[in-house]
Formats: sequence, structure tokens, C-alpha cells
Amino acid sequence: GVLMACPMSSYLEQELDKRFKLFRFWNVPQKNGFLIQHADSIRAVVGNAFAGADAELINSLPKLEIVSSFSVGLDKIDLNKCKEKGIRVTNTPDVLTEDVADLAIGLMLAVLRRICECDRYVRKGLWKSGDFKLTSKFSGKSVGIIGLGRIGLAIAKRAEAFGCPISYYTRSEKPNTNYKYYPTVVELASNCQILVVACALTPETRHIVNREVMEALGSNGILINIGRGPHVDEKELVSALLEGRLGGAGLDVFENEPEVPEQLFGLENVVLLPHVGSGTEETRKAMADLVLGNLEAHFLNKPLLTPVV
Ligand code: 8YV
Repeated sequence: GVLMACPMSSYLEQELDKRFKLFRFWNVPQKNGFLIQHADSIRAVVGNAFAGADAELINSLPKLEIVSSFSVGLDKIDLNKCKEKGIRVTNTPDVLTEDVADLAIGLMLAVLRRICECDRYVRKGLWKSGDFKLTSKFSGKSVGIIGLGRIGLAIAKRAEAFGCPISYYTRSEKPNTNYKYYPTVVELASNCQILVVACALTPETRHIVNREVMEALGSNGILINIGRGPHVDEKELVSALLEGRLGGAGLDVFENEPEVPEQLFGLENVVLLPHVGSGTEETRKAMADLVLGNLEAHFLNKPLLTPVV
């Protein structure tokens, strides 16, 4: 049997239902009783960015062999516990890189050119009362990227095409790139106009964008987050934006999704998206097929397509 942690893709759900005995965890009223009753038949968990497999769930599934995540991010899976117990883990890298990078650029353009505000202006019939105010140019702005993995690099490549000088922060300098390296996030933020979060969420990167980083980015700086909400100290972000200490923000992720701080709703220099970085028909289908392919490979004793552990 396969346990699906939460709803994520109706196509994936259907396909899992065809191939396995599928348990939909979100439909289970009594989780503990359910786990006691079905623990011995659950050999796989399918999770995503919102629900995965924490130590408690893993401990309650003695026959668990594999956790296959419908996401590239693995922050909802206790990887150490999986290692310790010999449980395999897979994710969905590469297939979503372009979409997430496209959306990061979209957020930069939306914040600087006020695309969403412009749209509201037209819909409210305000165009007849006068031209829209002038906005800020995107091409040529310096872009600093936290995390230069697949997604960070794809953002860099796109921003380069807009004539943006690129710099980055990672724990250690990357040997194969000409982008400018800064050894701290504060130095990166001090030296760019647009700061993008594109790293994995780990205990070390939680609140990697804190008050000091926002101060360094400054009142003209733009923060883009397509990583995870907890990368940013959201309370500090809200006050920096409300007090004009930060120039603007484009956010696809939040600390407590689907909760979004309502103080942000009135700010026109902020663009708020409901965690849709990978949310295209094409990519979600490819992610689902990768989850299915990994499960199939595992149960046929073949090499996993995208193993993490
Ligand atoms: C999804 C994600 O939004 O890949 C990730 O890390 O955050 C996403 O692609 C999510 O897992 C969809 O269910």
C-alpha cells in the first residue's frame, strides 16, 4: 500500500490508485487508529512541500521502504531518520527548474513594473482618470541569489539575458561560474538591488533573510522568495515593508501557508502568490510521472530515477 500525505495532484492520485492500494491520509479522521490498523501494509509514503514524513510518521510505519516526494524541496521529510532506517527517498528535481525560475523573473518584473497594480488600475476603470505612475526598470538591475543550485542557476541565466549583473551566496564558492561570490548573505544583500532566495530549507538556512539582511538590501531593494517561507523572518519582513525600510517583495512562499500576513494586502510594492512556482500543467504532470517512476523502480528493484537517500 501507498500512503498519500495530502492532496497534491489528481492525476497522480488516479495513477497511484490504479497501481497500489492507496490510502489518502487527509481523509483519515483518526490518524493514530488508522496507522495502528494499516501500518503493516504501508510500504511507501508520497508527500510534497506541505506534508511529508516526519520522525513520528516514519516510526509508526515499520514496513516503510520509500518516501517519494512530489517536490524538489525535502524539508518536510526527516532525512536523518530515513537514513537511519534504510528508507529510500526521492524528489522531483530538474522537471520544475524552468517553471520556478520563470516565476522568479515574473515576480521581479511584477514588483518593479507594478504589473498586478497596473491590472487592478485598468479593471477599476482608473485609466480614464489619468496615466499610471512611473515604475522601476528591471533590465540591468543587479541580482543577488542565495543558493546556486539548479534553480538558482536557471534564475541567473535568465536574469543575465536581461543584462543584470549576477552575484550569489552559497556556503562555499562555486568553482565553475563567473558570477561574483559573496561569503555572507549580508554582503550579498549590500551589493545587489534584487535579492532572490533559491536555496533548500534546512536548519542552517531558516531565517537566512533576517532583519540585518533586509537592512543591507535597503529601502530600494527588492526581495524575491521562491524557496520556502521560513527562509525569511516574516515578522521582520512585514515591518520592514510597512516602515519603508525595504523597497518591495515578490513572494511565492510564506512561513505559515496558506496564511499570509494581512498587513501585506494593502501594499502595492508587494506581489503575493499562492506557492505556484511549479504550478503548470506540464510540470505537475512531469513531477507526477517522476513520483510514479521512482515508486515503480523501487518495487521492481531497479535503480531509482531521482534518489536522495
Ligand atoms: C510544490 C515545491 O508546490 O518542489 C517543491 O519543493 O514546493 C512544489 O513544487 C508542491 O510540492 C506541490 O504539491
